[in-house]
Amino acid sequence: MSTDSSRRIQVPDELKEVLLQFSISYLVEQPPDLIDFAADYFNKLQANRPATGSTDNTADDNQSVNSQEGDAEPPAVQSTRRKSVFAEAYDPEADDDDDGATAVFPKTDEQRARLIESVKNVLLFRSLEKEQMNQVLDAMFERKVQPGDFIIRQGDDGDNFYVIESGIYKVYINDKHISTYTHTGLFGELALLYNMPRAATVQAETVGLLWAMDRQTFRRILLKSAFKKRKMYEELLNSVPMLKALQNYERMNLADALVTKTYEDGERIIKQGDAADGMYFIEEGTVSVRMDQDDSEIEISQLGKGQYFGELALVTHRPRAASVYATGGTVKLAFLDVVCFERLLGRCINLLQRGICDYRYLELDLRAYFDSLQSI
Ligand code: 1OR
Ligand code: 1OR
Repeated sequence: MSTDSSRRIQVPDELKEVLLQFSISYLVEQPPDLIDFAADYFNKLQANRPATGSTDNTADDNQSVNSQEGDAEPPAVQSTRRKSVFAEAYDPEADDDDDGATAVFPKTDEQRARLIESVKNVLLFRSLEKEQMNQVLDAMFERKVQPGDFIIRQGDDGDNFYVIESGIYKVYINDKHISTYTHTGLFGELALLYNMPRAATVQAETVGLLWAMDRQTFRRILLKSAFKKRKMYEELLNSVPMLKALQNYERMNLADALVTKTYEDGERIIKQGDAADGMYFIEEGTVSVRMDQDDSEIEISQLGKGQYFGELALVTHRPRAASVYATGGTVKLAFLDVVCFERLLGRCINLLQRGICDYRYLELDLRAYFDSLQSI
């Protein structure tokens, strides 16, 4: 056989691209049977070129929320009441826990400035309009605490909701320490939001300062917006496998932090090389992930409902590794900004990193694969 370079087999670009996409789909989906998968993949490609993404959305009925996996050891207090507060069919519109008056606690300029600083990062307040926010600020009152004070006792009825200005607070469920707030955060919203007894005990470890809001005001101003938001993102957050590592309660906090963004067909969501400001979960539609190659871009992946993207740059602290576009119609995304990402997804970092290793291996495998094709 001649080794004359003019007779070397050239791998056409189109073949490279089709095989690349097929290989990525195969590696990502890891189907049990390569041939069945390939037949299905190429049939679909022929019938409808862009429609290659997986649309596997199981468990989307409202009943199936949050069967916590065995390792999460749900506390007894939860199982005696409900599996998930999300699962409750509760209609805040029908709630009549309202006597018409909103408390106003006058504040000095100094107090108001401190309060504004304390509530700056309160996710529950995110979707409030300016007027509602002012009502919230008026209605909050200061409470000084001493070490050892019980602010909330598990099983009690809910009276107030608290935002922390300072101090360390320990959270116990059935006398077991489950988390700690240090100088920031909020607690006491669950009993007021879902009309149920306190889910946990909260005790001050140090002296501290809290801003409190009474039940009526909380329910009048915050109930609808907060409840709607948690409900709205419930299905999405339950469908993302990576988030299974979180407790129900943490997923609810995540729901408070999300912001919905929509993009039209063809619109760019992320640009390769840009600095990262957050990550996205796909609520509806499909996105195309593309990488720069020479003067053009090649599609390396399509992602659909329940999948996420934009996490890589946040975990690696590097620029965006690829561009991402809306494709095939309107795409609805839930955006999590970088600050909330670091605060709320800490426990998922390992899983995120595992996913990211897969990109790297995939890239190495594919490079080796194409090098070998090129040298046939
Ligand atoms: P609450 O009104 O029920 C106790 O009163 C508060 O403790 C509760 O609202 C929350 O604000 C706060 N699970 C439930 N409540 C918690 C949790 C929590 N952490 C803080 N609170 N978990 C901890 C998650 C890291 C889940 C444990 C399974
Ligand atoms: P990001 O923050 O870097 C672009 O912004 C996003 O595209 C990235 O996070 C990932 O979420 C997503 N390699 C790199 N990024 C990818 C890939 C990918 N797929 C999706 N993204 N590969 C494809 C793996 C199926 C490796 C290609 C060789």
